[in-house]
Amino acid sequence: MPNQFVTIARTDGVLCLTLNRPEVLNSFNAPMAAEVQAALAEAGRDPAVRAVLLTGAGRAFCAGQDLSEVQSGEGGPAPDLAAHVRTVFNPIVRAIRGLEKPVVCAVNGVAAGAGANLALACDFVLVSSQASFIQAFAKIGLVPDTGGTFFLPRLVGLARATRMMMLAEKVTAAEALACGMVYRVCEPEGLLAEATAFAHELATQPTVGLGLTKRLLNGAFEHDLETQLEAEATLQGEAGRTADHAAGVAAFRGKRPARFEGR
Ligand code: T3D
Repeated sequence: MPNQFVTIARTDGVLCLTLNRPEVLNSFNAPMAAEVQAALAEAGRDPAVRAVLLTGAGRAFCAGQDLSEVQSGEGGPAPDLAAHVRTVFNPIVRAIRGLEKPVVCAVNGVAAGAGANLALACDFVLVSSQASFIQAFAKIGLVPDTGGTFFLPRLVGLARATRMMMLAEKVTAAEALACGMVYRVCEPEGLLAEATAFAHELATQPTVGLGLTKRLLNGAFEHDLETQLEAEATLQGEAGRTADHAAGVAAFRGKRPARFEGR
């Protein structure tokens, strides 16, 4: 069945997912979340996919949860938001972090609530100079989710994360770059081309090695030094058995650029 809310395009080794509900700033309803989850699972299964690009249609990247979908009517029964977060957002964050291929996010406009934290879960975040991030949760009496309390303090430090999350401050693209939240700020009209070119570049790199690097980075703030040293040794063993390692060393010795096949 064709997707309704996520446009998927595949060029060379890059799978591009575009959140496509522009009339509500690409906020998440359950079907859109299911389509994102399915596309990320497919990216993991398909060895021909060597990088993923995530962006939004229209003027926004993503405004988080569609607030008209989960009814919190005054006086009515409280919705089960725990269950909602567990089934809608958590699987997406796990899929992005567990996908052993680079995930690039092109933040084309405002990224609010779960939309902001979705971007922060990605490996590389390129933003339009017109984009902004808002931890909008505090404005509606909720707590940050979608991994925000995990990623944001690690990226910007506890004090800044507290400010952004408790005050729901709007963070401009320039501020996001200055405090280490994002990788690159682009002109709005050039963002998609730049992010696409960057994702294609990543897709020509030694995919297995990058995936194993991501696995190590996922554990970097959790493990003690001994654990991390041992993990590096084990995964170096794996990387050392890849064809791309052999190709890289041969290219170095031959003083020519390497051609990596992602295996
Ligand atoms: O429920 C659970 O599972 C709990 C988990 C929640 C995770 C979350 O993400 S909670 C946070 C939810 N998101 C928000 O609170 C953000 C709400 N949106 C905004 O604050 C603003 O829209 C923005 C700051 C993002 C952008 O402002 P602006 O002025 O550029 O646009 P706008 O006029 O507010 O929005 C344009 C349209 O999109 C508008 O519809 P209309 O009036 O043209 O028919 C607006 O209602 C709609 N829209 C924007 N965000 C959402 C939305 N509709 C539904 N849900 C949204 N989140």
